[in-house]
Amino acid sequence: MTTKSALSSKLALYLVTDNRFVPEGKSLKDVVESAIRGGVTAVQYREKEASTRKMIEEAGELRNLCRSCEVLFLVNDRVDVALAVEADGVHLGQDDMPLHLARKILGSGAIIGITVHNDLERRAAEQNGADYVSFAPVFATSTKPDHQTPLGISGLEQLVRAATVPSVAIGGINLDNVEEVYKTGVDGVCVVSAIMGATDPELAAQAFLERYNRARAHH
Ligand code: TZP
Ligand code: MG
Repeated sequence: MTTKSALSSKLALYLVTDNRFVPEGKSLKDVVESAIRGGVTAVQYREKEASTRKMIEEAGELRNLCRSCEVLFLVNDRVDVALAVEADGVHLGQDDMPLHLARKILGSGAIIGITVHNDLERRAAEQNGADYVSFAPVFATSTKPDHQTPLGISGLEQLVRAATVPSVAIGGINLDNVEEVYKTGVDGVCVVSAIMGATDPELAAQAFLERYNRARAHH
């Protein structure tokens, strides 16, 4: 279990999985392994279509992999799956289980993150005991077609400034725009397609981390 004090640095490069980007002949674990070699600091298992049995199988594999690499491991939406595979925590959306109930089930040691789209949702999340908030989406993205209006860099900056818990940003983040995202002061970025869909996820993750270090060096 990752301690909460180290949370901010553990969120620096946060891979969110999506089986739709896994190439023929490779497994989800192969892609995540490669991304971890490249320096990903956290992984969120996000799966909307598979059976619960399949989810527990896949999440269990990633859980073991992340534990051996000291990478934070969370499960999207599914508190039951997070509990079953002993994940470090869960990432919730606004329509998922209310935070206080997820906390009741997972306990005080679990890391609970929540996606927020505006300042009202940010404040509610913090009041309800979120360990981190995820601001979404920064940019438009086809990975989640039903996303809300993008915040843009200036909208993100305002939310980051107001946040009282560690924060990450998600949505349309790629190697061309990630440096300006990091420069908002956000603790980390969540990435799906730019790493999951990269020809070489290891190289892609490395390149993201270089930009993280560059942005931090200039701050
Ligand atoms: N929530 C808001 S945007 C998004 C999620 C899960 C998808 C981000 O995917 P990508 O490919 O990094 O733009
Ligand atoms: Mg959700």
